Amino acid sequence: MNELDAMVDSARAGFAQAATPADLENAKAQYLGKSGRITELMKGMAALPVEEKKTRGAAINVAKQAIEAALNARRQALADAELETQLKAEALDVSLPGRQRGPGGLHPVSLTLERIEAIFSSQGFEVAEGPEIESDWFNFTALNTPEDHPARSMHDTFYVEGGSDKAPNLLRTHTSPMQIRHAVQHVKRYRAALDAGLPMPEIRVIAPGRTYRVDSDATHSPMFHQCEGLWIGENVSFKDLKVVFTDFCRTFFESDDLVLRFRPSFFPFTEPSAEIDIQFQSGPLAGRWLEVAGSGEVHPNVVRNMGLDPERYIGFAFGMGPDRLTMLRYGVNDLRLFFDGDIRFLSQFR
Ligand code: 2NL
Repeated sequence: MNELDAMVDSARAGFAQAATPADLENAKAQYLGKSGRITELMKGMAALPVEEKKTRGAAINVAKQAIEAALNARRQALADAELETQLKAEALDVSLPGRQRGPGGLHPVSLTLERIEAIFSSQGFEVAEGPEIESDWFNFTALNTPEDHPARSMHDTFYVEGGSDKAPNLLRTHTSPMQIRHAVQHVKRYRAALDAGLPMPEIRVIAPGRTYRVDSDATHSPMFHQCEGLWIGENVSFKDLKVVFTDFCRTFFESDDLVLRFRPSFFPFTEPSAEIDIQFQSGPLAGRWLEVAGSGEVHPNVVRNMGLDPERYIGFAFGMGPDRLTMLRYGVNDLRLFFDGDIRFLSQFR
């Protein structure tokens, strides 16, 4: 093998070893650069006789073209490899399914609250919503709950720092405090009429919302919902409670033959008091008595705390649990499903 062919071979080997474009440009300089071997060979020709110059020059040119061709081929190969790597790194799996963005929907308990509000609104009740952090006065004292009542203990109620009407310090254990607030506002608005002995428009209100107790198992959640109702006037009786609540239950459960039972009970804020049970005549729950609410005639002390004369104003109140009503309506057997936030459960109510 002559010296020129050997040089072309070593250039090819050098280019093949270059792993990056920068390596390749260094390898190129050894042959085609200013002091590269081809350039040196060209310079060396000056000393040759004229007839040899021709053949020698042609031979060097053939070698130079072969090296340039090898260089270009290697440049292309490195560029192809680089592109290949980049494409692999940026590859998208277009066969992956897209992320679903299904239609949203209301939580089943929200659906129940909306339903309760619609039914009582149609019976002339206002809807009152208010603070979940309450004062001892609105949550307990105004509701005739004695200082030593177990509900007021740390075991039963969540307390936070503070402790006055200006610095409320407990998580309300029922929505009754909101009804007291509503009643007090109502009475204030009609104070002049009341003082003049004129009749006051009746208080007819429901208070739905979140409530809190230190309690947690399959049927109790530390946060749960309540909806209470209050109707105060000059002539509001237990008979009105029966009419209002029977109508509510039959509309809510879409069951005209549903039967109610009022069972004597006790609450500090009502006297007399009654638990309300319902019985379906058909369907999966037929025949069983199911407790759905507590109720009673508002205690005279509570009427007084609203700013009214209990000798003249009288009425009833009730309290029910929308979580339990939702379980009964949809046949859900574990209360915790409502608060786990599992989309597989919740999407069934869309
Ligand atoms: C229950 C019992 C009840 C009330 C709530 C009430 C509210 C005012 C005045 C008097 Cl402002 N009473 N609320 C009365 C009786 C029972 O709830 O078992 N609830 C789930």
